[in-house]
Amino acid sequence: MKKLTNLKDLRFMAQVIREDIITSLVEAKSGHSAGPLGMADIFTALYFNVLKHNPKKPKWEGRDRFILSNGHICPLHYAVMANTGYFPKKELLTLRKFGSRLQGHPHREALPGLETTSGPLGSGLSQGCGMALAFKRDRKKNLVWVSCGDGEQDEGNHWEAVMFAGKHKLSNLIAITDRNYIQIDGDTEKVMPLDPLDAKYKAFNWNVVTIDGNDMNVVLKTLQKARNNKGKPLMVIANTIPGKGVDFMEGDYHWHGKPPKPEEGEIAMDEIHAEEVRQRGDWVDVHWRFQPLHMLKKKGGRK
Ligand SMILES: Cc1ncc(C[n+]2csc(CCOP(=O)(O)OP(=O)(O)O)c2C)c(N)n1
Ligand SMILES: [Mg+2]
Repeated sequence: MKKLTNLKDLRFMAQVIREDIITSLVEAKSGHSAGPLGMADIFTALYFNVLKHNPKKPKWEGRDRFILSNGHICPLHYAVMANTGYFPKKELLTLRKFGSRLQGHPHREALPGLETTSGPLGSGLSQGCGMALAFKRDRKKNLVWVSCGDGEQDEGNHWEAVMFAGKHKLSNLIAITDRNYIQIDGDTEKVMPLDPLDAKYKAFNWNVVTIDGNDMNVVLKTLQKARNNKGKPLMVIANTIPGKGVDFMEGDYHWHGKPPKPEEGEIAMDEIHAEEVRQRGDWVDVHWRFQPLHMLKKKGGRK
């Protein structure tokens, strides 16, 4: 896998990932749009730069463990996994299909590279705690990363894990909260207020950093720095825009759990392309290097 080291490439790849999310959701005719688009910058920085992993050897012992606790944002996880080489990109078109390895919520035994099965919210941080404690006791350097939703944190189980990690000073545990202020049926602060979230984690004996989760520069620096986290577990509160990159989805919780219709997908794709052109200008050239799924679909291009 080729690591992406400059911001321009990472920003562009995040847009390609957004295109692939839209293409796979339109094809699936069901699934979640807002969370995957909002977290695309973070997952791109992680999988293309920060995470220690080998897509060709998904069971490599030295790998970091990445746990997708908010399993419903798997269209994003699948898109970064395909683009980093865990499986052929065209398989993204099987999202949510009967018998596919890309289930609507991740199934660990179906797809190499998934560390856990997820979907039932609130479990991932506990699983991460177990892994992190085991690495610590074995004196191993592996890091454990956990992606959590903010609405997910209405689950009591999540806070048991927060206490546990604080008690055991699991400095090898790095959690990321998608702080997008939406959940399945509304604004998080109306459904079950979470603020001040940073103060809660500090009180539970965590290191906390709050960032703009859609600013690639900030995201990259924060996640790289997180590798040297010391003393306590680390919570990265990533303020993101749900539906980021697609104007008619941005900030609207109704897009939590529905896919774009084909005509909406076209509009979304145009908008994502326009941003790519704004960023690079030379998008035809870079599209050859970072070929999005819809181009493979149309032209039968390379895998
Ligand atoms: C234990 C459990 N209860 C309920 C659900 C249904 N559910 C799926 S996603 C979701 C909302 C989660 O909100 P958030 O984590 O903020 O996700 P976002 O809408 O931001 O993607 C709910 C309630 C579930 N998957 N698991
Ligand atoms: Mg949310």
